[in-house]
Amino acid sequence: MKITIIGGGGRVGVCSAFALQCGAVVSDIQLLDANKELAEGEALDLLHGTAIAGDQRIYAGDYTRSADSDLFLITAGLRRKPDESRLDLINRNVALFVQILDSMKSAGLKKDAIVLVVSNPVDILTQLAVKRLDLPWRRVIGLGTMLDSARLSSFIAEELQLAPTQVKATILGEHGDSMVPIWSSASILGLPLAGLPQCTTAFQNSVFERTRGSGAEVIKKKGGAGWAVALSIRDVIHAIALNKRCLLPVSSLQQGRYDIRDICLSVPTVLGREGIIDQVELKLWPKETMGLQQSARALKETLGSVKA
Ligand code: LAC
Repeated sequence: MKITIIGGGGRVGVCSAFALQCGAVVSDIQLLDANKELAEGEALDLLHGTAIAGDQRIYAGDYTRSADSDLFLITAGLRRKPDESRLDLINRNVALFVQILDSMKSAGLKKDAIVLVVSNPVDILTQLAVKRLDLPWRRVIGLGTMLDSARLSSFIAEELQLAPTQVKATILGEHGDSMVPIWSSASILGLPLAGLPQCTTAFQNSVFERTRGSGAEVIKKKGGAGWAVALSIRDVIHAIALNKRCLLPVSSLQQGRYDIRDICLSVPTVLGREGIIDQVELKLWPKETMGLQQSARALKETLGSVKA
């Protein structure tokens, strides 16, 4: 499987390339960036390691070499300026994103190409990609709440001093302020976390608030996320490349599950080689379902104010 990473010189792009190299599942990794020399430098550095891990072809490229990509990973994006509103940033990012989509389109796309959107606001940009690329909605996926779910599980494990990979806690909805923690299904060893005496409402609230503020905390401390987002991306790409039929909290154009449609957000989604195999409506607590519907309303409002 050939992956083209657009924004391949940036932090998220490079960390993802390294995670994919270590994962050794995909065959080709092409880094594409507005800063060509940076992409070349990163590709060269990764290439040096191909004798140690992955046996992949890794190189810097451009749109002339993108048409045969099986999957496009879009990580390119702008950061908020100190005095800028969230919506201003959204509109600047939308303009950049539209240019990227148009370049992909004019270079050509394979009929079965899959697009994985990571740039923010991810749910809004995923929706734009579906509209602008003329790809079936099943082939356009947003990273959604993958990273939020990983953060929540990791924090719970840290607080309770348990093995992080055994804690499974999911966040659904918007990758943003209205995200919804799904405590009804949070588990350890397949057993409900709620059964632990430490897992009080106060504990749940504090660990969730820390999770929701994590993106901003990382930006403040190191400029932006890299490592954990890359592992989340790797999970999604491996689910697709290996046709795993994994159920993952990724963003996609909703078709009516939980009574939500015409907006991209995260619900449990089955992923395989064709992209999205199904969106699944698993039973949630009523307040969780209401939270998801609220997330859909918040996103529709943002979408309405985006100039595209
Ligand atoms: C974050 C970015 C990757 O949540 O959206 O850190």
